[in-house]
Amino acid sequence: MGLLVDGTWTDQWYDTKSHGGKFVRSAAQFRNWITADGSAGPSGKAGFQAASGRYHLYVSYACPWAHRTLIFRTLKGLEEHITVSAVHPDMFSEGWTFETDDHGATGDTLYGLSHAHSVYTKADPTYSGRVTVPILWDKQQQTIVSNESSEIIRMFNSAFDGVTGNTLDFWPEEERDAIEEVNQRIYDTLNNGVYKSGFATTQEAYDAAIYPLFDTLDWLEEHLSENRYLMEDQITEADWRLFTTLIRFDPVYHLHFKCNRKRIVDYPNLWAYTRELYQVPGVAETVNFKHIVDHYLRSHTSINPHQIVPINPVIDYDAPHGRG
Ligand SMILES: N[C@@H](CCC(=O)N[C@@H](CS)C(=O)NCC(=O)O)C(=O)O
Repeated sequence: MGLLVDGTWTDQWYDTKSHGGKFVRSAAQFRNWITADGSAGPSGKAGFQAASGRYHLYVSYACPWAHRTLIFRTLKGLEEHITVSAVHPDMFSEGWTFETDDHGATGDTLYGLSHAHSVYTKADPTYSGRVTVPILWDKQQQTIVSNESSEIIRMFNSAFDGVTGNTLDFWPEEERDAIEEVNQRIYDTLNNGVYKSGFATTQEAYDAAIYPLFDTLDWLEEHLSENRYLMEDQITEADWRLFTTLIRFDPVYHLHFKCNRKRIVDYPNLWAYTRELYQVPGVAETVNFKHIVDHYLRSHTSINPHQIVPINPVIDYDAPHGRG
């Protein structure tokens, strides 16, 4: 675990001391947008036009943020248009690496680089900051378009529609305000809340994360007893953003991140909803439980110093969900 300082790799764990034991996530720095005509998006520069074969996605199958982008690549029919490299699940002192394994780590299929930090310095030799996945790469300009998953999924949602003919819309105009509101609560208390719980280094920081986290799960359980999805009957990006945390909850967050008041399987509606999303065609193929469990349990040596990977319960995500 570490970060780049003026383009040089520096081994350093998250600094929670200066925030009273709290984990504080830093903002992504590459914020350009791919658009249908290459014009600038809501932030960054123009010049990233949607085209088949031009872009590459660097992901970790373990990472919930990267997982969102893989799901959108699948649902939006982008698999043959956007290539992918998957890092190795182990993330130690050198950060994400392109070692390969038998479970899906592909190596860097574009340049044969050995580390993800080299992708960042290829884009900007003086980059300072964390080296995170996902990374959306432009093969033409040889640079990073974006390293912010919430924006990458919105690009995938519509920018390539003219290329693919796939017009499924997970960010419908009329629901955007409602989606934003739900996204914010789910991001703060769940997507990021599990990390705030797991990486807390004081009791106070843990307590501040864990109660809102379970309040949100209780609220979702109630909401999903009356609504099929977060936005009533329409499946939107809010559901997919929630899903990547739910699917990791029982195998990892419950034990490893001390989110253990309840499991997802203990909430009848949330559990059925998780299975329904998992069973959407193509989605199960984006879920790599081996990478998910191995990454967290082996890489976070400050939490699990002996790197023992627990046996975990067998969970049947293919069981009929009975919703709809
Ligand atoms: N804001 C980013 C966050 C991505 C992120 O934090 N990814 C994690 C993996 S789950 C990572 O690469 N962490 C490495 C680090 O922080 O050094 C996004 O949503 O795209």
